[in-house]
Amino acid sequence: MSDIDVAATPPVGGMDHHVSVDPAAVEPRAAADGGPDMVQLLTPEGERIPHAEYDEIVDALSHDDLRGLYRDLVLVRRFDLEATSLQRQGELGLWASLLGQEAAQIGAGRAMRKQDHAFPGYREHGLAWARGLDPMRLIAMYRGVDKGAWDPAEFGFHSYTIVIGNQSLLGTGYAMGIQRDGAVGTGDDARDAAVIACMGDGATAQGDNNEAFVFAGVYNSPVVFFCQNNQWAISEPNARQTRAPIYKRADGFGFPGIRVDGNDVLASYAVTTAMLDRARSGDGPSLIEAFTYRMAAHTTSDDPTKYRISAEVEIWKLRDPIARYKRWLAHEGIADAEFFDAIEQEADELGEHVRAATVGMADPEVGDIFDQVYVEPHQQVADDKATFTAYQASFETAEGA
Ligand SMILES: Cc1ncc(C[n+]2csc(CCOP(=O)(O)OP(=O)(O)O)c2C)c(N)n1
Ligand SMILES: [Mg+2]
Repeated sequence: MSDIDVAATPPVGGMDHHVSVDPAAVEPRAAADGGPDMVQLLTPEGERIPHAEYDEIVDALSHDDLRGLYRDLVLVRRFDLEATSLQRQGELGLWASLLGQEAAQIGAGRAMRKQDHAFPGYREHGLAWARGLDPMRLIAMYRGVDKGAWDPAEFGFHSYTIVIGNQSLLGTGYAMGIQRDGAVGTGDDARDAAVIACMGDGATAQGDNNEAFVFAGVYNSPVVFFCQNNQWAISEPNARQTRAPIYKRADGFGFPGIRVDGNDVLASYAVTTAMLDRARSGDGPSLIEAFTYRMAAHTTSDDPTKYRISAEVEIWKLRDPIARYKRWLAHEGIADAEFFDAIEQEADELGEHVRAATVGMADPEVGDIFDQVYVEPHQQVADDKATFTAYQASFETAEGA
């Protein structure tokens, strides 16, 4: 996205009027809290807020489950930090950090059942983790040695897709397929399935996204649109994506929209569980707006100091998803210092593993890029591969000569 300031853009065609964004008329953005409609079960201070609708879902979690969520959050954050460092050391081509969005993704990912399917963007590392994908598969893709071609059916986790808004269409289409397979509303917990379609706040401004909402709404498809509103679409703030709060846009498409504190793992888990249950039982789609914040740069190619003030980031540090959850676990006696130390140790080991495995990753063969284009062999692709491989080999010969 460009850095163009809409309000400062010169009038089109020399006409007298121009588009302007009245700061008072749009929702206060990044520094604001999520407002009174936001479902929050844990305050940033780690205090549990009772909730008539969602307590039951959280109360059904065992202490092991609750400790497991903490482990997920910490390990995913460590993995992400390692990946960012590896990119800085020249080991990865690019990295899109999920820093700050761990709770939104782990909550949603752990709410899924085996038979459910998720359609991710490019920073859904927490969701990938919750679906059981080896994080090294993500590293391999961002290192450029693998095309990200894991088996979506094996993990219920589809390919990373950079095309913004695309996940909504893919997810809706898949959900319509699930309906046609008769795997919705049968009452069989092992059969009824639903889809999570990921999107960012920026994606809500895409035509694709809105078209998907129409289809999902009119066909009552079992899809949960999971929008991580991290307040920014590269350098463009929320105010340039929508004048209405994102969750309220679901009203216009005829399905429920809920804003949840995306930095609260319990709330994200509870709301996603409820919406997935709803979808699996045949009651149709929903939109979850997980209100969160992208703490790091958009990707390692971006410099956020060019477009946002550090005071904003400082406010969100106080809403850190891991710190509040740790406080609550400790206060409730669900986890003790020994447990937290053990997780820290595990995170160190994961970090070491990720570094060693990345550096030790074999380079692909030069012609591999032509593979997996079609299911069946294709003459044109085979010819291109032969030509390109021979061309590359000519340099080796020249160097060797
Ligand atoms: C269709 C399309 N248009 C533009 C882009 C360039 N682009 C990459 S990321 C991005 C911003 C997306 O913002 P958001 O949806 O909020 O997701 P976030 O990166 O914040 O997770 C854009 C515009 C793209 N990948 N696809
Ligand atoms: Mg965003």
